[in-house]
Amino acid sequence: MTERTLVLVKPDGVQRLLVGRILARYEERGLRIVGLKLVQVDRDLAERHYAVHREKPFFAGLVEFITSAPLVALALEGPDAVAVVRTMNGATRPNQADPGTIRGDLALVTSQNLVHASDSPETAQFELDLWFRPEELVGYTREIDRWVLAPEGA
Ligand code: FUP
Repeated sequence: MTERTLVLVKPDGVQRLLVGRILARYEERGLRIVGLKLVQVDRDLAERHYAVHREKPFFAGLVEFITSAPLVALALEGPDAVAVVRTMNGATRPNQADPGTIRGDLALVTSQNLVHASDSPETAQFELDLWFRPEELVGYTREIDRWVLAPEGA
C-alpha cells in the first residue's frame, strides 16, 4: 500500500556532509520525495517530536542534540514506505545495525545515528503533520514511476 513517512537527516548528518548521500539512497530505492526542507529545530518542536521519550534518561540529551544545528526533514512516499525506510535506516543502535543500512554503514553510536524515520503509519501521520504544513507536501508523478512502482502482480 502506498504510504508516506517522515525522515529526518539529523544534525550529525548535515555536519558530516552526508545529506546528499543519504537522500540518494532513498531516491535510488525508488521512493518519491514529496517534502524537503532544512530546519533549525526549536525546543518546542523537538519536545513534541520526541514526546514518547519524555520520561527516558536520554530525553534531555536528545533534545539538546536535535536542536544543536540544522537538520533536514523529508517526506517520502512509496509502497510500504514506513517499513522500507525503517529497514534502510537499520537498528537504532548502530552496533546492531546490519551492513548495507544507513546506520550500519555510516554510524557508530546511538546518540548520533544520523537518521530518524516514523515507526508506523499512525506515527507517520502525526510526524508529517508536525513537521510539514499541508501545502509543503507535494503530490506528483515521475516518468520513472512505471519502472519502479508497477502495481503488484502486473
Ligand atoms: P528510532 O525509532 O530508531 O529512531 O529509535 P527510538 O525512537 O527508540 O530512539 C530515538 C532516538 O533516541 C535515537 F535515535 C537515539 C536516542 N536514543 C538514545 O540516545 N539512547 C537510547 O537508549 C535509545 C534512543
